Amino acid sequence: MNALEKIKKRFVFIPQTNICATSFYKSLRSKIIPRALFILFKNEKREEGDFLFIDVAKIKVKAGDGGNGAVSFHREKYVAAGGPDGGDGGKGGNVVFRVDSSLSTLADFRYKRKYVAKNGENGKGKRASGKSAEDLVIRVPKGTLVKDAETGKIIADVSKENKEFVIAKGGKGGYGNMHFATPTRQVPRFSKPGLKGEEMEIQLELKLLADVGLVGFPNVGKSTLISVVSHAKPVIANYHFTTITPVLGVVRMQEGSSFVIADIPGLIEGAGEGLGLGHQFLRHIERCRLLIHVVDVSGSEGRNPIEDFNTINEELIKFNLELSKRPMIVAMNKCDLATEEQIKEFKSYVKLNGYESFEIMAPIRYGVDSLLKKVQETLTNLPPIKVYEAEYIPNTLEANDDNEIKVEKVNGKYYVEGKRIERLIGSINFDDYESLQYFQKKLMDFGAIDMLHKEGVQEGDTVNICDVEFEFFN
Ligand SMILES: Nc1nc2c(ncn2[C@@H]2O[C@H](COP(=O)(O)OP(=O)(O)OP(=O)(O)O)[C@@H](O)[C@H]2O)c(=O)[nH]1
Ligand SMILES: [Mg+2]
Repeated sequence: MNALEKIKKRFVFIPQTNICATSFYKSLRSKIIPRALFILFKNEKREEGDFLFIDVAKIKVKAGDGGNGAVSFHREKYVAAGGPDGGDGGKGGNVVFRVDSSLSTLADFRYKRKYVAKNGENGKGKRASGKSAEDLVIRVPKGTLVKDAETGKIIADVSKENKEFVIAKGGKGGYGNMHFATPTRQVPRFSKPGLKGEEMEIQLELKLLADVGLVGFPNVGKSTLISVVSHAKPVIANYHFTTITPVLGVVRMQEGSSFVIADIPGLIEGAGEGLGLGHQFLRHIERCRLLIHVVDVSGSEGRNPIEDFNTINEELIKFNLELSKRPMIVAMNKCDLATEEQIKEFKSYVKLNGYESFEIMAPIRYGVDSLLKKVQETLTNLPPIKVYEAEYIPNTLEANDDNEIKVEKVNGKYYVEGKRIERLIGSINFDDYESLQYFQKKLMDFGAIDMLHKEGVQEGDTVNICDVEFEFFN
């Protein structure tokens, strides 16, 4: 009698069967069954949080606007013409993401969808600058991908401890009139408005960070395995979809090294089409360096282990071809229930397909140490956990639009438009000659006057600049 046979004799596994759930599931096998129904049939009382594993969220962020510069003049008894002393506006607050290791889901984003940082204060007299606003810090779990909601492109991977990322920059404060005094312009009655803070809609997506991901059909013993190799305490029971949220566990090896293992809900054929709990949780093992494919080698539920193995591999391909090519080690679980022929047949099949396999009985840790040793050895030769590169390029077209000026002739009037001019016009005091002079100079600098000439403007024509009308003089 070999070691395996001895153990089989000594240990009798008594599955914590919930007959209702199992037969109910079997009668409905491969149909979409609402998750809540399973829970109704379970023995364990689940925490409310179990149902709230939120790993995607769409939010809007808006950084603070810069404060406006002030128009003010120094006034003091016996001091004539004290000069301009309008201070600058303060900077608007940034919107910042910060990793918080105590968070494990994006549940905080369920209710609050808009995050707006404070604006900078306006400048004041006596050269006093407005106060800059504080950054708005949004705490996210480690492994959060920030994507542009419209294009789905990655803006940042907030995945390192204490890492901070500025998602929206606050607007700069505008200059106060003290900056605009020149020997020829001693009474500048204008200042600059603050710039707008950046604003965008983003998609947050949590992708947990683990070295090793467990994949397999439901009920094959994935959670049992993570529970015996780490301190993770997932629910283990003899029915499908016991695990409904990903669980991480740290495996500490004797030599002081460690790695993180992730247990995710089981997959079934057609998961890609939404059957069972679907594919969605595979996202959490996408960063993994190595996969452990757990198979019930005994076929205790009436399935063929080889077919199981192929089905899961196909589901991986459907989800993400790159993930399906990840190095994989096969854990043949429930060896106590399997015949020697079954083990031999399965083992040679996976070997033929280029995988290494280990005979285990997860609940009693049989074979588990050799599996872990192999996992650790393999990990040392693999690249580190995947960190996603940013793919999002800020819309430079829009940035250019910002500087673009359009001149058009409609019904004998010349229309000048553009964001840059709009901003300029906001800072002009039209009752003040010097301010008007400054305006004119800027129009020349921006090329608007040349463009008007090109369109054929003549002395005395009406020019509409952002809804303010002027008569044109050369
Ligand atoms: N006989 C036997 N039973 C096992 C073995 N490993 C796990 N089990 C039992 O199989 C059942 C399912 O185990 P789980 O660890 O919950 O399986 P899972 O793969 O996490 O299942 P889901 O979370 O539903 O995907 C439990 O009743 C375990 O006690 C084993 O090696 N032998
Ligand atoms: Mg499980």
